[in-house]
Order: sequence, then structure tokens, then C-alpha cells
Amino acid sequence: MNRRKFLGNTLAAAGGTLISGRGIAHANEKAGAMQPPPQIPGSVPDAEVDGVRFPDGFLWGMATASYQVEGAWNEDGKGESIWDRYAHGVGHIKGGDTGDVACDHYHLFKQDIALLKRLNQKSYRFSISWARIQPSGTGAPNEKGLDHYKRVMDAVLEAGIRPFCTLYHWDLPQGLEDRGGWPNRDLAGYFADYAGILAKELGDRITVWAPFNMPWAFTYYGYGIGIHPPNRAKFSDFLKALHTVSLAQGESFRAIKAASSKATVGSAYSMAPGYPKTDSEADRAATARYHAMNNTFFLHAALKGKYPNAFVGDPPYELMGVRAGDENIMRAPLDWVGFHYYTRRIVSDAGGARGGNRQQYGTEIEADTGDTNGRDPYTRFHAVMPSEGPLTHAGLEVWPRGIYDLATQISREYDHPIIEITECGCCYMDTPYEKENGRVPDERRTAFFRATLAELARAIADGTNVRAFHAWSLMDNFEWTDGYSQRYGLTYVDLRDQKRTVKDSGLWYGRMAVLNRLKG
Ligand code: IFM
Repeated sequence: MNRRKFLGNTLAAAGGTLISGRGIAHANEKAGAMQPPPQIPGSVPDAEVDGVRFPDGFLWGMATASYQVEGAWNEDGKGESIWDRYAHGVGHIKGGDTGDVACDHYHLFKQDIALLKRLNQKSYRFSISWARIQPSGTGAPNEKGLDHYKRVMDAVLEAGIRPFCTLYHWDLPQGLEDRGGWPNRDLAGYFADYAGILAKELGDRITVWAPFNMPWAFTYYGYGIGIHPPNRAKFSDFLKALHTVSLAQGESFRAIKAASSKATVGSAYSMAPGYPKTDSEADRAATARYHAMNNTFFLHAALKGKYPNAFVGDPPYELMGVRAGDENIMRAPLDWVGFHYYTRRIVSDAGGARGGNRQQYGTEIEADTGDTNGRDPYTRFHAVMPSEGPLTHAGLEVWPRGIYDLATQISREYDHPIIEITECGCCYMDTPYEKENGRVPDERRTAFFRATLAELARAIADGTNVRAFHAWSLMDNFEWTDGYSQRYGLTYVDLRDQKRTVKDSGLWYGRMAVLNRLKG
């Protein structure tokens, strides 16, 4: 459906009025300090967004992750994770920051859940720290760790919010890295044991599970190019890690289902739509390989029991450690498909040209090998993050149209699954402003969400079955190697005293969650 027609229909349905760019311009005039953000290229005109409606029962939510918010890094029997080890090393994280305290969510979870409730949220996506449950990654569960998450879940349910549990958001117990980390195939079994413990102990409270956050990213960054812990950079280790994680996804799917009859299992993949640099056949084929490697590698493995065609020539299955019969282990008929949306890529064939592209914007990273192979000798593409749209403070291009393209593409390719947007957000450094009575006037974040959600609504109107959207993040938090130098929260956190201030974008998002339509 084209944008004009879509907006005409949805406004008629909502009985909405068109109010020209109102909320954003007004807030800026009052602040007297900033100009209204300009219209974002690739998005529905701002003046036409008001009134765009979402389906009844749509789940508005927010997300966090254990290491980024919890703190309490060594309390109640928790073991060391690879992020604890890495952050405690010298020179790894900007400003020497660590997640030792983070947002102290471990102790302040009740107040944070009250915030979610105040903002009318219906879904809370969080992750469990494996090292709190099994301090060294295997063996008997740590009761104190389980009790903690039981208390958190009770508070979430009491607030009328659906808990969405990610089992693994990058904080591998160090004990398992000491056994070889994700390239070691044994980790698939250990992960399934952990998943079984969680489903058995928490399955009465949690029904929505996603085994891994961004599996391509943590395997590639941690083992392929070594810019995240465990800081290893060997492409064959990355390939092995890919396969172990894919086996672990299948094994954990079955372990969760076996332990909890109410469980539904999906995913939390990172995805960024790829657009060919030129219309040449080579660039279009490279874009298909990029999509297979970055976006659908694990999804395809789960739903089809085989890997998508991400490679030029023979796939490196031997290097990956693929064995006969593995397709049955990888296969997992996910109940729904979850993915994040932040930005996009322009993709071309490596084409024999010497490349040296290296872009690192927070957790979105592209690195060429520097020779003629593009990213690597197997996929042979070159992916770049463009800057046609405005850049966030993390350097990521704002490209709202991408969520429409991605959601409709995944829907087409995988037989119209139920979709959850598991993360979407932007980094801006706005702080409480004295002249606004201490409010945080973060207009650019509101503009980002308005524009992106208008495109998501258009994808829904065109038949994609999207049932939930999780803003990243409930609050400013530890942004991995960038430490606390990037703020993605809809709530401002003052790290000196842990005071939370809901930003204007958070208040807007909270109002929208009640109205179920875009406004102001
Ligand atoms: O903070 C991260 C999160 O952990 C994973 N997805 C992207 C976010 C912003 O970079």
C-alpha cells in the first residue's frame, strides 16, 4: 500500500485530525534552545502521522538486558561472566566503565517495573544472567539467583505486564569461555540444560522465551573480529560459534517446551535491511548473501533445518563443524519471530576491489578484511552503513522506511509468521534541562519513534502480522564497549544517585501506548 493511501485509510479509521508537526515544534519553541528536527528522509511526512492506528491488543513494550542494567556483579552467588572479566581489564571500555553497578536494577527492579506500569507498558523484555543461575555455566542451579528472578517476575505480573525472557544477552559465564567458548560444540548441550532449568523454575510465570539476543553479532564480534569479549579474532572460530549457537537454539527450544507446557519460543535477532549499491546482478546477489548471513542465518536454520545461502561457492560446513544429522538438531519450529530494527546497510559485491571499510557505531559494526574479499572470503560482500538520513549520537543513520522493508520481507520469505519487534531505538545525549523544570526534552528520539512506528503501521496494514514493539530501552544503561557514553533510554538515569527521570520521549511513548495510535 502506498503511503498516501495508507494514511488516508488509517486516519479515517481513527477519526483522527491532522495537526501539523505539533508536538515536536511546540516543545522546541518552549525550550527556545533547539530547532525542530527536520523531516527525516525515507519517512512518512511528520504532519501526516497523527492518528495512525495500531491493531487492538497490540503489545507496547520496553527492553533491557541483564549486564547492561543489573549491576550486583558478584552478589548472591553470581559467577563471573565474560563481560565482567573484559570490563575489569584495562583499556577495553570507554572511560574505564564497567557493569559492576550499572543502573542497580538488581536492587531497584521494583521501582523500574513501577515505571513500566506508569508508562502503560504491556510487555517487558529482559534477560537473565546465566552466571546468576549457574555460576560457572554448568551444574546445580544457584537458588538465590532463581529467587531473584522469581521476585522480579512476580512484580512484572502484578503490574499487569507480560514478561518476555531472553535467555542469553551476551554475558556468557567465564567458566564456559574457559572451556573454549561458543566455538566448542559442547556449549549447545550446556545451554539446553540452562534453558531447561529456567523453564522448569520460572515457566509458571514466563510463557514468552527467546534463546539468544543477536546471535550473529555476539559470535562475529566476539570470535570473528575480537572487538567484544572474549576478544578472539579468528574467522574459523566465528564459523564454529555460529554452528554451536544454531544447535543450541534448537536444543534449548526443545528443553523449554519439555519443561513448560505453556511456553512459546521465538527469537531476538539483529536485522538491518540490505539495499544493493547498484542494480547489477552481482550487487543484488551480494545483498542476498548479506541478508542470509546477517539477518536470517539462525531463523532459516530453525525453520528450515538448514542454513540459507550466504556463501560464494561451497559452504564452509566442515570448518563450521557441521555433522550428519545436525539439521534435525538445528530445526525448531519457532512460535513467533522476533527481530530488532535500528538502521540499514548498502551492500555490494566485493568484486576483487581492495576494501578497508571499518565502521563501528555502538553495537552496529562493519569491518572488511582489508584484502579483496570484502568482509571475508566466504561471503564476499561489502556492507556499508550510509548517512543519507540524520545520524544519531551513536552515528547510526535514521532510516524509518527500513522497518517497513524488513518486516514485509521477513513476512514474505517465512510464510507470514507472528512477528515481535524485540528492540528499536536511538542514542541521543539529552539531559534534564533546568529551564524545562528538569524535564528531558529529547525531541529527536520522539521523532525517531513517530517516524519508525508510522512505517511499522504501514507494514501491518500491508498484511504483516506484527503483534508487539519493544523500545530500546526502558532506561539509559551500560552500552557495551561505549560504557555509559551512549544513552538509549526513554528514561534518563543519573549514574551518581540512580535517579530516574522519564524523558519527554518516554512520556510520549506512554501516552501512545494507551491511545494505541500515534499522536503529538
Ligand atoms: O544496547 C544494545 C543492546 O544490548 C543490543 N541491541 C542494540 C542496543 C543498542 O546498541
